[in-house]
Amino acid sequence: MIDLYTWSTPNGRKVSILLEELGVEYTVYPIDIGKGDQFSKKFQKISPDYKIPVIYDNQDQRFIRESGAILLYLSNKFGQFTGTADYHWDVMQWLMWQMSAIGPILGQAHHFLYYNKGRSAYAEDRFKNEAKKLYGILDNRLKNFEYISGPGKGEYSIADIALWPWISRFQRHQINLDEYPNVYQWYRKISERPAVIKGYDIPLFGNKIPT
Ligand SMILES: N[C@@H](CCC(=O)N[C@@H](CS)C(=O)NCC(=O)O)C(=O)O
Repeated sequence: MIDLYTWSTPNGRKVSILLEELGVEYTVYPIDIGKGDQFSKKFQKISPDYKIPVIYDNQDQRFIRESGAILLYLSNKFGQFTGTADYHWDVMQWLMWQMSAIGPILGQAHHFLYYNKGRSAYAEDRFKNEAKKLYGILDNRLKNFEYISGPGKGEYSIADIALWPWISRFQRHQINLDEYPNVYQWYRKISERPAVIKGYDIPLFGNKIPT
């Protein structure tokens, strides 16, 4: 049994989607980051940088934080989605790309293009252009692959699970998915997975995947 401390954000959804894909039993503890729950003394003990997601593995009696580390921990523990044989290192590379580029850049895009529009023309331009660059890289990659990690047609993995919740915020990045047809196709295909539909709406608020 896994305890999941989370909120309805891309980093939180990565973990709930993976748990749903794995069919693992888990208990959700909502941490409302809009209200500042992440700064409570109790939560600080398990998350020193005041961020969700965090999991607790009741079997191994271990807390894990940082969404990339959580995805690696769970996929290793349950032996799925880390990329079989030839795929493994490709999965790792795209997972690291999500953690180092897509997450930080698109996170800033949310700040300047969505939450604080009109505050800094420079920052808006910069993050809009950086977002377009990243969507372009993803579109290029997905031209020949069904999923992000090759070889062949690709294999659904924690790299897709890490990327997809960020792309589901395309409206906040001022991105028209029609301009990135390969990303659109990949996004729609993953959106139809029952585990993704369930994991997207954790904590349960009735949230529907944007189309
Ligand atoms: N590198 C961390 C980033 C986690 C993160 O940025 N979480 C956000 C929500 S998506 C958060 O908890 N924000 C609250 C805050 O910064 O106060 C990870 O991938 O887990």
